[in-house]
This record gives sequence, C-alpha cells and structure tokens, in this order.
Amino acid sequence: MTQDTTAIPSAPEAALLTIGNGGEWHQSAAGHPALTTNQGVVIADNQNSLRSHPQGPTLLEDFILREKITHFDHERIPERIVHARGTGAHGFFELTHSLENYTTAKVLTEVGVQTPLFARISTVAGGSGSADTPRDVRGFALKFYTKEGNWDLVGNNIPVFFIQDAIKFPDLIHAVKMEPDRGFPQAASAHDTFWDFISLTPETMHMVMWIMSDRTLPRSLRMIEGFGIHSFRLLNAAGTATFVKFHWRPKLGLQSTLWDEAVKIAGADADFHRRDMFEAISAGDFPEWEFSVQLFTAAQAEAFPFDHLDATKLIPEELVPLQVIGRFVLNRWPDNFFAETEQVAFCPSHVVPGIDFSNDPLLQGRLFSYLDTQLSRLGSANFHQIPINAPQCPFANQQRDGHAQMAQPTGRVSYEPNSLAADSPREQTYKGFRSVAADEAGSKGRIRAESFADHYSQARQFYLSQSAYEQAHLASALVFELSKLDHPHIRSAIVGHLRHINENLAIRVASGLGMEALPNAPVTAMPVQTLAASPALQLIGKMQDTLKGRTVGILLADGSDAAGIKAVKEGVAAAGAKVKIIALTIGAVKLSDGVMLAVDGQLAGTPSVLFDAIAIILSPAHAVRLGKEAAAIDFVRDAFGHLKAIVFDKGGADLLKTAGITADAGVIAIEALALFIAAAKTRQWDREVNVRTLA
Ligand code: HDD
Repeated sequence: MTQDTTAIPSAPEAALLTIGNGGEWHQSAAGHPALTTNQGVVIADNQNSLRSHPQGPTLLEDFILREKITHFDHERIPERIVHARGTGAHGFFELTHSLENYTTAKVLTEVGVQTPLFARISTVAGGSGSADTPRDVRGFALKFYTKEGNWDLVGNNIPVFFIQDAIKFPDLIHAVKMEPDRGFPQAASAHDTFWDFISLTPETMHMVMWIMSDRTLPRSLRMIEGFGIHSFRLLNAAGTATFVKFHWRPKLGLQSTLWDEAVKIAGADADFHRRDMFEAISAGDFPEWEFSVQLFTAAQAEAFPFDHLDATKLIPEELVPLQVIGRFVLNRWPDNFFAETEQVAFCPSHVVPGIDFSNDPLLQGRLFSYLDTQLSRLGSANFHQIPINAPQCPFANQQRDGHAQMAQPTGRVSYEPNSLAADSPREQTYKGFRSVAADEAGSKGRIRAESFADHYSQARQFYLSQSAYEQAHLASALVFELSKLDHPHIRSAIVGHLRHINENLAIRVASGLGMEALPNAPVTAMPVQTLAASPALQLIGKMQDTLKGRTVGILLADGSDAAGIKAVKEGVAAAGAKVKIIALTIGAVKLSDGVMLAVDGQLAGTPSVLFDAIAIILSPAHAVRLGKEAAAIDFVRDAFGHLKAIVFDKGGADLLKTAGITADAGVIAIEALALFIAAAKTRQWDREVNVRTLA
C-alpha cells in the first residue's frame, strides 16, 4: 500500500495534470491530490499489479496496469527527420523601428509592442539524443505569436543553404545522415556519402565554406547569428511589394570553439549548449538578439551580380546595409520539454498579412514540406491546437474533426457561406491575407535558372573575407573531414572544386591530405568572379570585448591562497563572467585563511573545455600533488591548446611547468590580473602556430 509521508512539492516540482472537466479533486490525508487513471478512477496501489495469488500469473483484467503500460509504450513520437536535437525557450520580440512604409504586418509596424515568441535552436544531422557540439549548421526557428496570427521564421545560423531547389533536399539529407547500411556516423558530415553528394553538386560550394568555418562550432547558442536566408516580400497598404531578408545578431557577440575543444566538450557534457541556455535563463541572464532587415526593390535586385532567389547566395551588407528594427529576448524556459520544445511545429508557410513569399524554389518547396511533416510527426491535422502551436489571437473556421480534436464546436453549421448561423466566421475581404500581385509568364518546365549558375564566386568571396586564422581553421576542417573518407576519388573531386574557390586553399588541403598532385578542377558554367571582400562575413571580428556570458574555471586545492582567489573572483565577476571552483574532490576546500570554499566541480569530471579561461591557484605542495594527476595536466594543457587565457600564482606556475607549458602573452601571473581579464575576452590566436599544425 502507498503511504502519504512526504510534503506536497511546490511548483515547479509539482506535476499536476490539470486536464479535466472540473469537479472536486480527490485529496489524500496528507493533502496530495489522488493518483488516478486517465478515466479519473482513484488508484489504491501503484506498486503492484493484480495477480491471481502470490506465486500466480498477472491478470489480464488489470486495467490499471494495462492503461499505464499502453500509455508508456506510446510516449515517443517520430523525431524530426532533420533538426531532431533542439533547445527551446520563450521570449518576446519588440519592434523599435516601424516598417509601415513597406508592410501592413502589425508585428513590423507597432513600435514598442512586445510580441510573444518561441525560439528553437537545433543541430541538423544528429538524432534527438545526440551531443550538442558536432560540426553542424544550427537551425534557428522563431515563432512570433502576433495579433494577426502566427509568423514562423525558420532560419539557420548561416545565411546561405546547400542547394538551390527543394527537390534536392531528400538527397542532401540522406547523404549527411548516418549511412543506411551501417547506422553510423551519428551527427557527423565526415563520411563518404555526404562528401560524395557534395562533390557532385557544385552549388553546395558556398555553403561548404561556411560549414567548414568555425560558425558550425558555436561556444554557446547565445553567441550565434540567425538568418531567414530566403528573400521574402513585404506588402504595404498600397499594394507595393519590397523584398526583404531577415537577420538577427546576438548581443553577446559571436564566439566559437576550436574543433579539438568541441570534440572534447561532447564527451565532457553532451548537453553543453542546452545546459548553458537553461542556466542563463534560470539565472535571469536573458539572451538577446538585435533584429534587422535588408530591404531592396525588384529593380535593385535586377542589378545584383547574382540572383537573390538563389538560396546559395547572400546579399553582402556592403551592397544592402542592415537596418536594425527591433530585438528579441529569450526569458522563460519551457515548463515541459516534450509539450513545448518537442511538439512545437514550425512552418515557413506560416506568415501574416503584409509578409509574403518570393519565388525562391527552395522556399517554395519548404512551403509544402513542413506542414506535411507535422502531420506524421504530431499525428494529426489538429496539431495547431497543441498549446505551443496555437495562435495567441482568436482563430475560427469551418474545419472539423480529425484525430485528437480538442475543440467542441456547437450548432448545425460547419460550412461557409451559410444563412443559418449569423455568428459563424466569414472572410474579411479588406483585412485578410493577400498575396503580392506578381506578373508571372514564361514557359513551363523543370528549369534551373541560368542566373543560378555561378557556384564559386561567393564561395571565393567568403574565403577571402576571413582572417588568416579563420582561413587556416577552414582548411584544417576540410583536411579532417576528407581524411575520413574511404574513397580517394571523392577527395580529389572536392579538392578540384576548391581550386575554383582559391588555389592556395586547394594546395593547403591537398598537402594536408598527402596528395602528390592537385587534381583537375571541373568545368564551370561561367567564369569565377573575385568579389570585394566582406569583413561582415568574419567570425573573429564579431567577438565582443566582454566577458559577459563567459565562465572562468579556478583550479585550487586545500591551502590555496585566499587573497588570490578573492581577487580573481572579483575581477572576473566585475567583467560580467561567472566563476566555477574546481578541485580534486567535490565538497569544499580549506583555503589559506582557514575559510572553507564550496567546490562546483570535481576535476576529473570538469575539464577546462567547459570554461573560457582558467586560473590556477595552488600551494606549492598541492602543485606537486596535482602534477601527478592526468586530469590536472590535461586541464592546463587543454586550456593552453585551446588558446585560452591562463592566470597563475606561484603554485600554479609549478603546475604549468610540470605540464610543459611555456609562458606567452596569454599566460599571466596573478600580479597582472587586469591583463588576464583583458586576455580572457578573446582567444590567444597568435599561440595557435605553436600548438598545432594547421593545414
Ligand atoms: Fe528545414 C526542419 C531550417 C530547408 C524540410 N528546417 C527545420 C528546422 C529548421 C530548418 C530550423 C527545425 C525547426 C524546429 O525547430 O522544429 N530548412 C531550414 C532552412 C532551410 C531548410 C534554413 C533552407 C534555407 N527544410 C529545407 C528544405 C526542406 C526542409 C528545402 C524540404 C524540402 N525542415 C524540413 C522538414 C523539417 C525541417 C523535414 C523537419 C522537422 C520539421 O520540418 O518540422 O520538414
């Protein structure tokens, strides 16, 4: 028999299922609500099934057992075919500059109004249980619950895409997902089928530059940009259309990890990004993005040296500047992961009056795919009734019935027009959604526009816009990925493509792969242009001079200098970062002044990859002790190898020496703490040539 011995938990621990048609709650003596079946029958024993006698079989009659197990058996729904691994949060969008000259959409015209929003940030290739930090594009989907209906902006953290036409999407995804005969690799592009597809699909080359850059290794989901990618259209009251691209930029600036770091983070904390977001929002440290648009007319678009309807192209900021029109803030973690983050359904076809699509053939295919996928993923055409998906404005129509119908419409009328129900919903000719009245003429056919034929010029522009460090990382990433292939002809084909992007890049990659000669470059449809470099495409240049959102790990032990630790903690906190205390064991350490200091992480389980910079504050005796611990040596060596700032005291210096670390500008004695704080705001890029061979 169950006993009510515990106190009633308070929210958010309390797990009340509040569905029901009212009535009195059954209460136990201790005040808990009674445990019931889904039919509301109070359960007397939730520990034992119904058996014919103590040694006898379980009885089929046990409806309580059967209901519970049946429900459990059906708890999982199909995971998303792509973007299965995601982190979601609630927030709001606030407009700061009206676009009323361009659109009637209230979300883009009512300055100061806060529109509720739900964001989901995801990796693409891995399953829902995969790690947060593989090299991958991050999906960045926004659902604006506007007064005029839901607007979904389903973007990525990269402004271009792999392919130009949606008909290629299943092939792209089949190529990157784990290979069908062996079921691996999970969440990785470094395998033959992906690069085979890429090598045979030159339109992917621009995106390949982006995915091989550090953009696909974010330090935090709070430190990535977002892009709507496609051109959309805004439509104003006069019926005039203007093309628009959407961008959003993190207030914390951009920051990435290094590849070796990302790999080690996956082992140390597979939930690194999700945990970071959870902890930030829980601490009231709400991530924020600046929201911008690029606006241009059809006539301007005609003059671009590329076709803006081709999703493998971006519009450089130097050509069409970004206009900041608002911001959004993520300030509330979901109450329930499944109900919200898993069941949220984004569809690019969800737009509101005043926002319309363009003829981008990738977008056009997406308009079909997302609605379709929700039907199999969420199992019903009524997925819009799930609270996370329901508009936060009134909605009414004559659609009826279907699986999991939650509404109970009354009356005999379920059609329109009708003369029988005066209060039934009717179309609103002047207020409702209108499409842009575009003239469309030409010959029908399976067509790839000639204006889509240049696959290399913007790839070259991206590569040439990067700093020397970023170019080296990109080349090394290509060497790593291609080194994993079984088929040499695929490697050769990729290097051949690279020759069109930049000969030096091709040489670096070929030499990193041990190729004796450069393979031939494929024939191009048109000459490759050398476009003006666009510094806005860099990542390192977009890091901000701040420690906000960052964490410094202090490695210490019994007897560590209390004054030194206090100075580091205060200095780091003043610069806006968090501090975590790491020691050999969890619990507390006794500092030099006798004060006990609580430990946040045990050394073996809290490697330095989890921090942005480290401090080593040790007594000489403990420096000797820790010098014999592989985890301590790895702690400092990895921090050094990952180009992090390190501050040390005398004992710390001993440990650094034991680990074989030679001081440089980023390895700083505690007496120069201010230098450490400044160095911690970036990576020690100049150190890199001393710690690894870059392609
Ligand atoms: Fe997609 C999910 C982003 C092209 C088909 N996509 C999905 C998600 C994001 C993107 C962020 C996850 C949404 C969430 O968190 O639930 N997808 C993009 C971007 C693209 C893109 C930025 C190109 C610019 N996608 C694309 C194409 C197709 C799809 C061309 C199909 C023709 N995408 C899907 C999908 C998914 C999806 C299969 C899986 C789960 C879902 O839709 O809801 O329908």
